[in-house]
Amino acid sequence: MRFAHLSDSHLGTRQFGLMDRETDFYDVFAKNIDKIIEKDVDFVIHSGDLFDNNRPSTEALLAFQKALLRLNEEKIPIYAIAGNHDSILRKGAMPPLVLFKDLGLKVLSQDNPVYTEGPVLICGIPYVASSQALALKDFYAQLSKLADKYLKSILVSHQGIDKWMHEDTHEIELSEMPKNFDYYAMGHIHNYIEEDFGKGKLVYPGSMEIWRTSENNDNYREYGKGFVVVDLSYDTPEIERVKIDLPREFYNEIIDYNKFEERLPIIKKEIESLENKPMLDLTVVGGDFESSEVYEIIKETLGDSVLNLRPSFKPDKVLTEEESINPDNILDPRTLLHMKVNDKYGKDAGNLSINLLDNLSIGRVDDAKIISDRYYSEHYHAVEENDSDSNQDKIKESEEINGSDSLDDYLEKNLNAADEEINDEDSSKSKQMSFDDF
Ligand SMILES: [Mn+2]
Repeated sequence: MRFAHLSDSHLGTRQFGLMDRETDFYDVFAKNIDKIIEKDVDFVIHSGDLFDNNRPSTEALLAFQKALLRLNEEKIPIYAIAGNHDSILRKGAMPPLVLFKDLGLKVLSQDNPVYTEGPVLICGIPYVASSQALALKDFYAQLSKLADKYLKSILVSHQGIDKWMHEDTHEIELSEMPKNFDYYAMGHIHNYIEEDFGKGKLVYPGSMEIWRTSENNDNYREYGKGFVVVDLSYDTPEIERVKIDLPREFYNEIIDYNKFEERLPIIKKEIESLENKPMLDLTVVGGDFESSEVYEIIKETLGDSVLNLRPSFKPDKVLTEEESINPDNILDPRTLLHMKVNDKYGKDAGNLSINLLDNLSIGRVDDAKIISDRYYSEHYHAVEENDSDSNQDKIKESEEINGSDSLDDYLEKNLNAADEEINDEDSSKSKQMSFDDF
């Protein structure tokens, strides 16, 4: 018995507010499904974050609907759980996955955590926040007992395990995972991870596309993006990594200012040989230069050859305030904003400010909202664990009360408040987590 395991497709992601990037994610998803069908598997498991958020756009829903109908045609069932991005923690709320139940999608939920495919047990529950880690372990212990009764068993899970997470951002430790499953179909971590665990294999297939630019520097070069095909007919499952080419490259370049003029045409040539316009992060370092001038040169030389240009500058000598208002050094407001925010809050915040300015100045409020939402979920990971509506309310509240608070202060407040809210729901959640239903 063979199945395909993929995860973290994040359909609907509009990276940096770019429509082309949204389309990239849909295209790559369709390519993954094509390849899965070609691999002639018996079933498919998707372990969370199918959608980038819990209210996907019609386009994102359609992208999945198309894939599901194709799998239906081939009579390949697909099992899925909700991840932290596409679940709603509010009591009684349903994840978007539920829309596809009548089209045959097999949704693993707290009320319905168990399926079988012939002799194989497929079980698991949606993402659980760390505030409910105890209930999660309890649930896994019960699933583990059930697994003993089956010839082969698969645990589907969208959680961070301590071994591969930054300090304190995990929900469960590796040693706390049940040990008697043949395969652990993991989601949440965007790197590729394959580990011998218990009597079987534990795999994070990773994200389907480069969702966060840093993923370009993680183990993507080594393992690519894609899915795995798992063969359960051996004592220990056999794993085949299937890479799916991404539509465009991410370039991270650091250029020494002194070699700037000779390096730029080489980059341009490289970039223009690519089939699709890449994403380009360019940092110019060293030397004595003016960011605005260098920026103009980069924009002029490479602007048309890339989909998205994110330059940053680290000259040896940074202009003082007086120098920068010298009429000889006049900077356009955009560059000035970029430099100021860059200096004070770092490169990512600098790019955020530019992206917001570019979109808001032409009235693209929705795109600006997506960009800022993404920024928060990328940089303040825990925020995305909570319901976005109540968070927005809280951000509003805290802005009203404490307009002058630092970002960290108000996020901390926000997170604490959101944690309390989750705790309030604890009693109802743990009732849902009973095994009476099957
Ligand atoms: Mn994810």
